[in-house]
Amino acid sequence: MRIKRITKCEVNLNYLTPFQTSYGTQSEKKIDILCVEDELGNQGYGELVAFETPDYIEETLYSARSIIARELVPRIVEQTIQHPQEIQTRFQPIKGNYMAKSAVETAIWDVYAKREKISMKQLLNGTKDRVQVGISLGIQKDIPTLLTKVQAAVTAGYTRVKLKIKPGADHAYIHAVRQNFPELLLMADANSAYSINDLEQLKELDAFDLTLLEQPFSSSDFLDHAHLQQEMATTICLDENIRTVADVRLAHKLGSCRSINLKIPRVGGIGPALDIVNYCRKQGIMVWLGGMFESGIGRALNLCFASQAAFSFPGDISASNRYYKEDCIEEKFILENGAIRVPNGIGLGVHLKPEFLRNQNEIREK
Ligand code: OSB
Ligand code: MG
Repeated sequence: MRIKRITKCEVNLNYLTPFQTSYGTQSEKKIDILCVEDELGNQGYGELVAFETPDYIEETLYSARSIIARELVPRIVEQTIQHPQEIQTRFQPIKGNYMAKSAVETAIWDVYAKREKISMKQLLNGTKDRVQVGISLGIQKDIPTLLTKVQAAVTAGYTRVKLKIKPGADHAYIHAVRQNFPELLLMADANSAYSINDLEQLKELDAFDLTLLEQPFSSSDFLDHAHLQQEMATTICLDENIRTVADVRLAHKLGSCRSINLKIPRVGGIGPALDIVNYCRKQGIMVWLGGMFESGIGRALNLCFASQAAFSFPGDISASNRYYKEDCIEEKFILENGAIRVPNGIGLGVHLKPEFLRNQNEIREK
C-alpha cells in the first residue's frame, strides 16, 4: 500500500470529573486524531495520547506534534508499505518519542485492516468478543468521597478497581476501601511518588491484599524497585519504566517487578507492544493493558488489543460514560457484567463524529 497523506484533527474533550494523580489534576484533555489515507482512499485513525505537560513521562503533546510533522510524516508519505510491522523499523532512527510514533503507527494498522476488509481484532488475532475491564480512580479529597466512588464503580459492574495514591493519601485510604470491599480486586498506582526512603511505609501495604502496586518509584529506577519487590509480598507492576522490550528484560532479570502495565502508546505502537506481549508470555510475566484516558479511537484499539488470548487480567479500559462529557466517536462502549464488547466492524470499527471529520488539516513537514 502507498500512503498518500496524513491529516489530523485537534480534539478537546472535557472530563466528566477532574482526575487527580500524584502529579496533578486534569479537567480536560487535548487529543490529536491522526488520519492516514492510502492510494485507494482508505482512511486509518491513530490517537496521540500525550499530555500537555511532561509529568507522566517526558513526552508532551507539543513535542510529539513536532516529531510527527518533522520526522515521522516524511518517513511515511509517498512510501510503499507491505505490512504495518515494518513501521517499527522505519522509525528506528528516531530515538524515544514513543507516543508520537504510536499515533502514526496505529493509524497505519487501521488503514491496513480496512484495505484487507478485516477488523483490527482479526488483524491482531484477538480471540475474545468481550473483555473484562477495570476502573482507575483518581486521588479523592477524603476517604468518604473515595468510598462513594468505589461503591459507584462496583455498582456499575467494575470488578477491578485501581486507586491512585501518593504519600499522605495511601495507607488509610486503601485500608478503608479494603475494609468495606473485602473481596474486590484492588490495586494502587503511585505514578512514581515514592522513594526507597519510604520502604517501610510501602511494606505495610502488604496487609491489604492488593493485586499489585504500580510504579512506586521513579521511571528511570530499576534497582530500588527490585529491592522493594524482594521485601514485599505484593506484586510490583511497572508502567512508566517500560518503553521497550529491553526495559522488560532488564526489569525481569533484576526482579524489579512481576507485572507489566502495557500501554500501546508508551511503547511506540502495536508492533512494539506485540513484541512485549510475546516476551512476557515466554517469560511468564503477567502483562495487562493500561490506559491513557483515550478517546473512543484509542479505546477501540485497546479493546481490540486486549481481546488477544495473552490478556486475562482486566485492563484500564473503562466504559465511555466514565471519561468524557462528549466523545469524538459515534459509538459508545458500554459496561455489561464487568466487560465491554470488542468492536468487530472493519478496522477499529468506530466512526468519528461529522464535526471532527470536517476538521482535518494536512500535516506537512515543518
Ligand atoms: O498511570 O496508569 C496510569 C491515566 C493517564 C496517565 C497515566 C495513567 C492513567 C490511568 C487511567 O491510570 C487509565 C485509563 O482509564 O485510561
Ligand atoms: Mg500507571
